[in-house]
Amino acid sequence: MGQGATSFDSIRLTPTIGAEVRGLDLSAQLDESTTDSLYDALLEHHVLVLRGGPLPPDRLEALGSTFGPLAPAHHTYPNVDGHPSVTVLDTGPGNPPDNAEWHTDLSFRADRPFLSILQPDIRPPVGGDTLFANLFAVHDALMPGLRSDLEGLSAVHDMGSFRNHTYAEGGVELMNERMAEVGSSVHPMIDHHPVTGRPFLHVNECFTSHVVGLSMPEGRRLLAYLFDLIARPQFHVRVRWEDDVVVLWDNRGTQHYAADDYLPHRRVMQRLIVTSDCREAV
Ligand SMILES: O=C(O)CCC(=O)C(=O)O
Repeated sequence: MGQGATSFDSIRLTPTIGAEVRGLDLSAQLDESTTDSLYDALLEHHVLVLRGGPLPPDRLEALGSTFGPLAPAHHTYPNVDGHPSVTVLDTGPGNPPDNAEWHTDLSFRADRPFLSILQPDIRPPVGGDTLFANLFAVHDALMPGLRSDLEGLSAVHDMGSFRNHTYAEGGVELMNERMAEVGSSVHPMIDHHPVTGRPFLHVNECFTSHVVGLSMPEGRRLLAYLFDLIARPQFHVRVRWEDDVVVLWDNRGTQHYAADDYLPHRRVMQRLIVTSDCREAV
């Protein structure tokens, strides 16, 4: 805890990932040493469950801005009026959920985002939990021989199942247009956290489509094995949403999965992405 910081406790939610932050007042602007402490807790636990929400959009933006620059409006999802960086994820019978797939936000970009903040706006009576996986722990659990093979490999990340939206909206023309616009990127399959240096497995079933240098069938088999490993519950924390819960996660070394078990109810979430880490170079 930094000098002058508001004190809070971080209570582990599992041995591997996630902590609940207790004693933090989110109704006021957090001072710098408190956000430094929150940042340290984030690096340690990867996912932080805060209480004191829901935050109005300007407070959400103010909280995000203490960690770095905010992402502009999303290419597919709508945003809160007047707040382009507050993305609305609105799902229900007319717009079925599309994020019940393990993914790291926007991993198809060369500079994948640092941090995401999520809070509920409308909750189903039950269900709609979000699960997070610790990819550092998955890396450490790899068989040593496989780990050393993966150290020399890279994989292609592209729009993945975002194709579904664009195809439904404008057929193959719009899909190809967006694919060209958004592009794809190649990331090492074993990547390193830019601050802690810790290695993590960097593939996800939503956006990772191809292993560079392998045939499609070979690459698919390898990826299927890795996706299966990532899906094991010992690497996860499961967040049950309540009205006052606000979650922060570090995208560098985690993935998440939004359980799509709440239809015919509606679920509306607000999400903010912080593109880069203003403390990274410090
Ligand atoms: O709605 C959720 O629980 C998760 C949202 C999500 O998948 C995302 O922000 O990429």
